[in-house]
Amino acid sequence: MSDMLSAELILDGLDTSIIGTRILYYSTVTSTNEIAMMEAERGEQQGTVVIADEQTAGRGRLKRTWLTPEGNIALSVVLYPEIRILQSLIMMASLAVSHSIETVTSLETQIKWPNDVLINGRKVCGILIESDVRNEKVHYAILGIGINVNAGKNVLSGVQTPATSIYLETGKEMSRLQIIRGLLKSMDNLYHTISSGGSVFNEWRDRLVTLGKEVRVTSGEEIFEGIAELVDTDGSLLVRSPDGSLNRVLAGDVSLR
Ligand code: BT5
Repeated sequence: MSDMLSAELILDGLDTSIIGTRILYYSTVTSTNEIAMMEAERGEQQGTVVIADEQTAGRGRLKRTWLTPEGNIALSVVLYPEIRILQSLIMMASLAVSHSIETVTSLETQIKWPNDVLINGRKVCGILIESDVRNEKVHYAILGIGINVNAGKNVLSGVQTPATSIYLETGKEMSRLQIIRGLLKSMDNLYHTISSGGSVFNEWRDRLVTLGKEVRVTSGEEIFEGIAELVDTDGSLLVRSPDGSLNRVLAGDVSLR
């Protein structure tokens, strides 16, 4: 299947008002987040999207590596949000990915706290937000999204966490273009919602597979276990330990037990 990407193809009739009004397409980059960060530092237009076919130094959180083999999606969006909505960006991104995958395929997705989109319990998408905040003001926030679309088993076998792709789940190669366009449209809608005082929290919470489950949390040096009871509107996870105490986790990794 021919699945060429270009800025023109993505922009054709896209009709978004912020996200994707400017598209920079590359065949190979180090990391789309890195390029987007340079764009933001130059003050380029909000909603600029950097897309690449391949990343040679794709990154996850905590200096982890994100693999972007051919046929997948790697994109980053330049945003200048108000600080009050910074916590909602991760919710917006995971919801937009879920919406676009579910619209283009017949697959169901789940969200695993804090930043993974799963299909049948396996990671199909990772999200990395890198922001520059000074004196309570967001200088910029880069929202990076990686989606495994047409990756086969061999390329994902090197990944430690259980991983999948849309191709592995459906047996069919999918158009990246359709997924990208759906993703940008959904993000545009959700960004309007959160920027104008609305909330995406309830839908995000309802899609989390993590809640009600026994989990092991790794947060900095700390590792503990408990039941993931609820999430707060700021996105933090509340975990009930066996001794009855409730621990708030702002950032970390959670494995479902
Ligand atoms: C993430 O980190 O999941 C965030 C990934 C963000 C990637 C996008 S691509 C566009 C933009 N540009 C970038 O350079 N990054 C962003 P984290 O939760 O830390 O998960 C990283 C872990 O996921 C790795 O340590 C692997 O175990 C696993 N992993 C790596 N590549 C994967 C893949 N393609 N599919 C599934 N899991 C993967």
